[in-house]
Amino acid sequence: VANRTAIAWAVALASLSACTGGVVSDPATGRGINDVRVLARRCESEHTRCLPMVRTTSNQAINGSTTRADGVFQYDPYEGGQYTYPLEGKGASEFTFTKPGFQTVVKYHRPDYQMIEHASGEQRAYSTMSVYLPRERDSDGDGLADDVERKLGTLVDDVDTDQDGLPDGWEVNGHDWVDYAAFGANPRVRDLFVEIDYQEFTVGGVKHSAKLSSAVVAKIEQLYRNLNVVNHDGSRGVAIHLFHDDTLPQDHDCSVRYLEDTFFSEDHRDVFHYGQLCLTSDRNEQRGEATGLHFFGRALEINADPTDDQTEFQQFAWALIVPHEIGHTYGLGHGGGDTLNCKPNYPSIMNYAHMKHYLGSAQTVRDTLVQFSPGRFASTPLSEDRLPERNPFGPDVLRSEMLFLTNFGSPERMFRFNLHSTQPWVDWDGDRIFVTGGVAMDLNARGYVPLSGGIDRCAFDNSGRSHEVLRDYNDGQLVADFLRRAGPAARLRGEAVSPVVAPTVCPAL
Ligand SMILES: [Ca+2]
Ligand SMILES: [Ca+2]
Ligand SMILES: [Ca+2]
Ligand SMILES: [Ca+2]
Ligand SMILES: [Zn+2]
Repeated sequence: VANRTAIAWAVALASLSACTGGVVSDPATGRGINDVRVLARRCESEHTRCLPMVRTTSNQAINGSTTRADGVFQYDPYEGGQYTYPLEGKGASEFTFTKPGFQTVVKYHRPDYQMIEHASGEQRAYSTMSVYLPRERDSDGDGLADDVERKLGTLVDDVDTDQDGLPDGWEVNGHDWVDYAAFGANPRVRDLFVEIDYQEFTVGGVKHSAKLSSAVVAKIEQLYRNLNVVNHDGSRGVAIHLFHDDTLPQDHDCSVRYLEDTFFSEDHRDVFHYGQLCLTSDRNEQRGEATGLHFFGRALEINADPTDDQTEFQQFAWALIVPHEIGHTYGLGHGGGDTLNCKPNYPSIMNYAHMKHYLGSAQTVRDTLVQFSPGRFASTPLSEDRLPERNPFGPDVLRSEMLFLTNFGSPERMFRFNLHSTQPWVDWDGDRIFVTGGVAMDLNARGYVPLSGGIDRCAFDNSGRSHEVLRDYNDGQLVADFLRRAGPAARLRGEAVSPVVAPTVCPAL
């Protein structure tokens, strides 16, 4: 819920004079437009009790200097007791821009106040926005007129240019009291939005918190940015936006039955996925679980010392659990596009065989090589009825690309197979013979050495299965497919929306 944030703004603004304002310009010329009627509404908890405030753009200088800027408008939130910061559960204020000869624009604005000091020494806080007022129609019905779409480089004949499920207009002007751009939306790049509530409490004057450190957040952003998918603007990967919202009390129990409760902001339920993070004092209780679009994670507390964030194992634990569970909520199984766990040829953070030990990398935020699978081996699935031991991934894959098969982490060696010392060959059944044809065996469920201590992680998903086809997947493509099929843009296109994901339990790390 957004109450806490609104209250923080109110407190901050009480001691200052503050403005919300912006510039209205013409998408064809880029120049400011004057005499635009601007209607702002601040709302109570229900949309019905909204108070209007009206201004016009008027050559008025926003910062009190002598510069005269065209198309500028501003509001003083305290003038007449009218406020332009959101109240009571709303993350944004609504602004409607109208002028004869132009199309009307509705924009949702989440204030992000910046301090500006005047020549007189007076300090004021401003939150500004930029609005294009179009003349043309909105051909595709995504909320952006054609001339604005051309200005921004989005498609006039597609409601969702970047295919992330968020319609073009929502990304630029917001929708239904949410300012997606303020959370980082870009209409030409795939965006994921995740609201996170986290346990935080004080015992004996010491604060304990499950809030993710900036080191972990940066690692999660990097993992998603490295997904193997190309965006409309030519950039690669997916931009994930983690929004830490409410704190959860000490007695809160992170488990599936709490995920649907009132802690998840009403306004965010159309687009955001949702997670809860809790602290545990039991190392063996570190785990996560995802169900549908929701997840929780539980792990040991991160110490308060920021200087060891890159090298501390506990940071690494959070940096594994959270992106893995979020991956489930965007449609990834433990086998990527299926639920077969521990496939040696699917090198992904979703796969228990690779989630900690990929390439034997260090278990730290800084040095781990754990990744989402880029799908390098997707075109050469392995059949457990006949596993080729010579060039198992086809003639084009070099031995150097298969080195990840050699190390599943000492002392936790998971598989029995051996990579040939010079050739791109794998002795899957561990008999030291590299047969010309293939061997038959249950590679992902029986072909490994059960870990000492803890539970048998690979058997967890695979018990009762025998010979399967083991496939690699491009995780980035799977996430992209999920977004296209499950987001609000699919509704605008009139397609069936099917974001149902079965509950996925992830046992202890
Ligand atoms: Ca449009
Ligand atoms: Ca469009
Ligand atoms: Ca989009
Ligand atoms: Ca986007
Ligand atoms: Zn999992």
